[in-house]
Amino acid sequence: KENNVGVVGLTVMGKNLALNIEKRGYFVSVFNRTYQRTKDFLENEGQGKNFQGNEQIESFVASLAKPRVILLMVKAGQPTDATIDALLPHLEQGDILIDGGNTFYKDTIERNEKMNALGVHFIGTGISGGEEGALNGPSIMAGGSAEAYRHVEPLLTAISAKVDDEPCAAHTGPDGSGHYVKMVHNGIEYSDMQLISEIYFIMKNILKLSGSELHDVFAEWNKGELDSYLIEITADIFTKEDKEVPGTLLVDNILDTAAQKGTGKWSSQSALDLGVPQTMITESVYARFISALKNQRIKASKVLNGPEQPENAFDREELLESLRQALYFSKICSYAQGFAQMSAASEEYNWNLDYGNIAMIFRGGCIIRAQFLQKIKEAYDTDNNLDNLLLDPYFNKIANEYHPALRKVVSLAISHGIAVPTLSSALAYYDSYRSERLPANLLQAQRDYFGAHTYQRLDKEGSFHTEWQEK
Ligand code: NBP
Repeated sequence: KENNVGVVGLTVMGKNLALNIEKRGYFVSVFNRTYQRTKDFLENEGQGKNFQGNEQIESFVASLAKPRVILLMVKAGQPTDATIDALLPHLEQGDILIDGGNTFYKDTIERNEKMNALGVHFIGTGISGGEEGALNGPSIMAGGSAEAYRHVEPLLTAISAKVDDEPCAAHTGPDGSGHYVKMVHNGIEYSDMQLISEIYFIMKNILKLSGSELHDVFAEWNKGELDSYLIEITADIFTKEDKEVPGTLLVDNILDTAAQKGTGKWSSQSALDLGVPQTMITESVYARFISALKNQRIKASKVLNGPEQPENAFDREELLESLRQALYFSKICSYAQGFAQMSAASEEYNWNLDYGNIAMIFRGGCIIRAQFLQKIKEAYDTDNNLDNLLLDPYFNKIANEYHPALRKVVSLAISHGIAVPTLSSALAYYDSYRSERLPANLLQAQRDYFGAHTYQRLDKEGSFHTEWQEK
C-alpha cells in the first residue's frame, strides 16, 4: 500500500492521468461509477501495470494508505458532488481530495469550506493539456491549503510537464484560485484560437494562400516570437488531406460552426462581475455564438451586402509580416487582459496570486503553452504588482513597434468586409488603455442630465450636479 494514489473517473482524462501517475512509480487504485469502464481499462491500457480496480467505492477507499490521496476526474458540476458524497462516508480527517475537473471556481470555494469543516483537505486543481498532456505531462494549477499541497506536491510535480527541468505545476493559492486560473487559461485559449483563425481568414481570402502556403507561413512563424503549441498544430492542420474527398484539405470541409463547453463564457462573466475589461475573450465567445447561426448566415449572405472589393495593392511579403506582428501584438493584449483579470480576482478573493509562477505553469503541458510566456514570467518576477503587462519594458517596446501593423491589418479586413472581432478589440483596448482622455466626460454629462447622477471635475475635487435645462 506504500506510495499509492486513488483515481476516480476513467474516461479520457482520468485514464491517462492514472497511466501517467503509474509511470512515475506509484501504485494506483482506480474507481469509476460504471464498473465496465474500470474492467475495460484494466484489460487494455492498464494491463500488467501497478493498478488495482475496484467495483465498490468502499474497497477503493480501503485500498489506499492514510492519509488517502484521491484524484477526482469526473464531469464537473453535479457528478462531482455525487462522487464526493459517495466518498465522504468512507474518508477520515486528513485525507486529501484533488478535484482535477473543469470545475467552476465558486463551486470549489464552497466545497473547500464544506471539506474544511469535515477535516478533509480539498485541492481544486486545474489540469490542462487534453488527452496527450494527461498521459505525458499536463500543466497543473492547484488551489487549496498550503499544508495539503505540500503533501501532494511530489505527486503533482512528478506527473506535470517540465520546461528546462522545472515542473509546470504549482500551488496557486487558497480554495478556488486553481480553478480560476484554469478558467482564465481556457478563456485565453479561446482568444488565441480566434486570433489565429481571423489571421488565417485574411490569408485565405485576401492573400489567397493555398493550404501548403498556409502551412509554410505558420511553420515559419512557429520558429520565432509566435513559437507555441497552437501555431504548431495550426501549421499541421493545413497538411491534412480529406480522405473522403481526395484532393481537398480536411479543414476546408469542416462545418464553420464552433462548439464550446462554457469556460470561455465563465471568464467573461467573471470579468463583468469584477468590472475589468475582458473584451478579447468575450469577443471570442461571441464569435463562436455567431458561427453557430449558420442557417441565418446563409440567408443573410444572400441579401446583405458587403463593401465593393478594393483593389489589392499590397506587397505579399510585407503583408505577411504585418499579419505576424498583428497576431503577436494582439496576443499580448489578450494576455494583458487575462493577467489583469486574475489580478482583480486575486484582490477580490484574497488569493495573493503569483503571476510569474502562473506564467511558468502555462509554459508547458497546456494548450496555450508558448515561448513568450517566459517574457511574461520575467515581467512579473520583476514586479508582481505590475498594473498591466503592456507597461513592462519588453511588452511596451513590442506594442510601440507593432501597433501600426495591427492598424493596417484591421483596416484591410474592414475594407474587405471580413469580420475580425478579436483583432479589432485588441486595437480598441490598446487605444483606450493608452489614452489619457476618453469620451467618458460626455457619458457623465448625459448621466447627470437625465438622472442627476453627478460628475467630478478635472480642475477641482468634489461631486457636482448641473441643472442642464436651465437657460
Ligand atoms: P467527462 O467530463 O465526460 O466525465 C466522465 C466521467 O464522469 C465518467 O467517469 C463518468 O462515470 C463520471 N460521471 C458522470 Br458523467 N456522472 C456521474 C455521477 N453522477 N456520479 C459519478 N460519476 C459520474 O470526462 P473527461 O473528458 O475525461 O473529463 C474529466 C474531467 O476533466 C472533466 O471535469 C473535464 O471538464 C476535465 N477536463 C477535460 C479535459 C479534456 O480535454 N477532455 C481537459 C481538462 C480537464 P461513468 O463512466 O459511470 O459515466
